[in-house]
Amino acid sequence: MLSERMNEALNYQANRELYSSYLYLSMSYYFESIGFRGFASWMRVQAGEELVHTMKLLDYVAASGEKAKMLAVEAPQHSWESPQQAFAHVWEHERAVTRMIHDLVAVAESESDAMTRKFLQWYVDEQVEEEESSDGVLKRVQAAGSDPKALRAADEELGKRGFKFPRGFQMFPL
Ligand code: OFO
Repeated sequence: MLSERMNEALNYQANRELYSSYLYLSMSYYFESIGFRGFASWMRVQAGEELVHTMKLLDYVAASGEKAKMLAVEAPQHSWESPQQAFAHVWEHERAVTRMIHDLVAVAESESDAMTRKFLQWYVDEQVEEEESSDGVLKRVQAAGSDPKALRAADEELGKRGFKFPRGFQMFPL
């Protein structure tokens, strides 16, 4: 059983994860429209991961016997000035999500909700990886600058990213 405050905070975070998925999907189509299929593919994998982050939170709410609520998701930005600007946006976004996860942990602690606190550790660890990976990718794209050959090489490299479900997560069937 979750407190009302905890339940709302978890549902809200699920909504923010879904927004992240929507934002990265938007970036994926932006990259496809300017001919960077590798960057587009990297963003699509990222969007898929965010959808998993969304469902993992909602699954936890539902398994706690509470209502998993779908809140409205706002439209994300549709275009960026350059690949560098889009990847800088990813990095800033992930830093903001880390702050949200830390706020969520603070709610679990103030509600003395040890189970939710334990559950949220996965997100705390995941954000360390998310920040590291978005920082690495941003630096890689910044290093390519506006040199078309170097950008093509970065595009090809990032396009190799694969998708992995987190251990224990089952997408189908429930
Ligand atoms: Fe859900 O990790 Fe990115 O936002």
